[in-house]
Amino acid sequence: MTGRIIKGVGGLYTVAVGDTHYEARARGAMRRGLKPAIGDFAEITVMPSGECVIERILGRKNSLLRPKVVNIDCAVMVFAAKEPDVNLDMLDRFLIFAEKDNIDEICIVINKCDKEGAEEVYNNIRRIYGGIYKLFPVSAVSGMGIDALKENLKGKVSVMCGPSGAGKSSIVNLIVPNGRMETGDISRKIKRGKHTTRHIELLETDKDSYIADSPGFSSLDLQYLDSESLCGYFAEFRPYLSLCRFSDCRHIDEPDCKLKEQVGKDISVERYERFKKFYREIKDSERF
Ligand SMILES: Nc1nc2c(ncn2[C@@H]2O[C@H](COP(=O)(O)OP(=O)(O)OP(=O)(O)O)[C@@H](O)[C@H]2O)c(=O)[nH]1
Ligand SMILES: [Mg+2]
Ligand SMILES: [Zn+2]
Repeated sequence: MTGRIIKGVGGLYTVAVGDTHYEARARGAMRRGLKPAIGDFAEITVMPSGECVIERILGRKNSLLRPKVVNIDCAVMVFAAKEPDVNLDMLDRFLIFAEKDNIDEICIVINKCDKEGAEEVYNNIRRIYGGIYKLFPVSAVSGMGIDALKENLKGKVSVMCGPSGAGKSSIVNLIVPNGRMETGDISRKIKRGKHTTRHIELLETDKDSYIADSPGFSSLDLQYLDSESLCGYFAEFRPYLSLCRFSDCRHIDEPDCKLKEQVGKDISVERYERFKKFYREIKDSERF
């Protein structure tokens, strides 16, 4: 049988085959190879003893590092309009990682739209990102926009990404029938010094639809990226990358750079400035 690994705790994996869940361990000989990850398609057999084993992991179409989930259809970037304030530097870092990991679809959720001043924040984000990614203004408190988001995630495996306190778990609880993810406010968490969301699992939201909550990350280090690949992770840059006079144009200060000519037009000044900042950051780390 082939099923999808939706959970893994201490080497025991939950494999969903249709509506049936099997608890399985990896076969001894397999442990040295590819380690099963959440989202993997696995071949399993039920032994005469009734014990269930994972024989083999099928090929992956993509793999996200943080959180570690594979075969993802949609990465959902969740940021709060207020409390905590949207950090666009961090949003761009999350976007870069999702682009690098070849996730089919990326969407941006702006949560806490019930808060005063949220509309202004959302409009600014729409100006910068509206032409690049699907945007969903929502509120986990009023329920605004949640149905539209849920509709968009139908038939997909989605992963919630974003900073701590943005409301990822609150949204997951509204999308998953009987959702029970722990939620909390920032101040309480800082006192305890840990995230509320720890292990990763795929929760069924609908037929063939799954969502994974994840702990919020406070920083994303770009240093392991390659500086020359960075421009390709800015989706709206791609149409211009091969049009420059020099085939190895870095799009920083070269003459006849077609990408730079679009800044303030098809490419926002903010995104281009962050591209240059991240480029320098990666270059600096490459020197060591
Ligand atoms: N006003 C308002 N508050 C919200 C909304 N969504 C979540 N909150 C609150 O924001 C806080 C953080 O929400 P969580 O869902 O725990 O955030 P999280 O993104 O899961 O945080 P981590 O698990 O630490 O990464 C909680 O106190 C929620 O009650 C919203 O739409 N509006
Ligand atoms: Mg959470
Ligand atoms: Zn160029």
